[in-house]
Amino acid sequence: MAGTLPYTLYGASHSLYTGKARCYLRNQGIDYVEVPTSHPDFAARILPQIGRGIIPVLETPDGVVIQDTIDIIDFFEAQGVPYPAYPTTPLQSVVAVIIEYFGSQAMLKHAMHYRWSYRDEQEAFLRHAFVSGSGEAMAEKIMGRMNSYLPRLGVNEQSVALIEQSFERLLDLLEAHFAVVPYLLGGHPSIADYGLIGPMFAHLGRDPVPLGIMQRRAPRVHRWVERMTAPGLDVVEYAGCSADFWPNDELPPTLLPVLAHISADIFPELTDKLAYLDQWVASQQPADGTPVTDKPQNRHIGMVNTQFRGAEIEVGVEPYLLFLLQRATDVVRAQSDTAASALTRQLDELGLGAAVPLGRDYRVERINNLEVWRRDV
Ligand SMILES: N[C@@H](CCC(=O)N[C@@H](CS)C(=O)NCC(=O)O)C(=O)O
Repeated sequence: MAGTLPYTLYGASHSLYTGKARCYLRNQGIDYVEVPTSHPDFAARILPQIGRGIIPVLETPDGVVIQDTIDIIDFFEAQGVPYPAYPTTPLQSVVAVIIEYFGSQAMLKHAMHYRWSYRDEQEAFLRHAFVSGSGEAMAEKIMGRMNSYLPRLGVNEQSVALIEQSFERLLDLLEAHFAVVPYLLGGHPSIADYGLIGPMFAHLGRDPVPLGIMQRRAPRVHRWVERMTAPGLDVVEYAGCSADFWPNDELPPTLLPVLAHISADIFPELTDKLAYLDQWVASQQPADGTPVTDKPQNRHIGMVNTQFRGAEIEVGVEPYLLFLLQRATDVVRAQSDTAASALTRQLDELGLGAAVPLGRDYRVERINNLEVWRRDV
């Protein structure tokens, strides 16, 4: 019977986004087996259905194939899970989406810098991971490609010291937070935790150099990484802690400095990327339903000059960021006018108002596992 068979997760141990999906499956107690992309099924059956070389991919027992961690999580959320990952109240919902963006997009800088800028110290570890995930023949090629991504993520000579300071400061702030509660919004993981665990497990909580920093500097953060990768809730040291999110749509006080840190990391880069997207759509007028890039393997529609904590960077603009963040826009739009103004005011006070891409007449949706423009909004 289909329902009793496990799900299949095509992924890799060292992959940022596979980690996000894997933690979700484990925390929710979903029966799955993980299969590497070197398995013949991946090339023969999966790749033709998703149209690009990308992981993770979930295959359901009925043979439905889903790429993208958001769609994978939403697939299970729609069926009901023990620990729903979406908060149900407005402020927590929007903040969770923004933290998911921070972890799964903005922290690619930190993740990729620590993975690829310390080749000498990490070579044996990385080579083992890539060979066991992709096979001897592919490993070298994939490692070279990943290494080449650094500049367009904003990792350059001016920014590396600031990226490292940002990582260390984040560890300190999270360390204080996890002294109080086990997860970002309280007693169980939300999409905020799933977004953040991507870089914090696969790269920063696993590759030797950043793992060492995390273990020495922030033991509670390291425990949160273990917790996120464990089955169910792994909260032994929080005796008596309720499994609920923080009450009354408030935010845990220890999360506020983390949000200030996120604001300082993501702006002005995010604002500049959104402005680039606006100009691009206005000038190119893509038809409704067209894929966001010419080739599915490409993530970016152009490059933008911006800053990371004052350092000049030139970064690729990924329409995917809108797919992610417009879920925050949808929350604001679903409120009454008064409630929406109050929510926007709260977000402005947190320095996060500009992360909600309101006021646009286009969206990014996903059809057949690819991002496409949607114009009729
Ligand atoms: N938006 C996707 C991103 C997935 C992604 O970027 N996966 C990486 C591995 S962690 C990948 O497959 N990269 C292949 C490449 O860039 O060539 C998701 O959330 O699933």
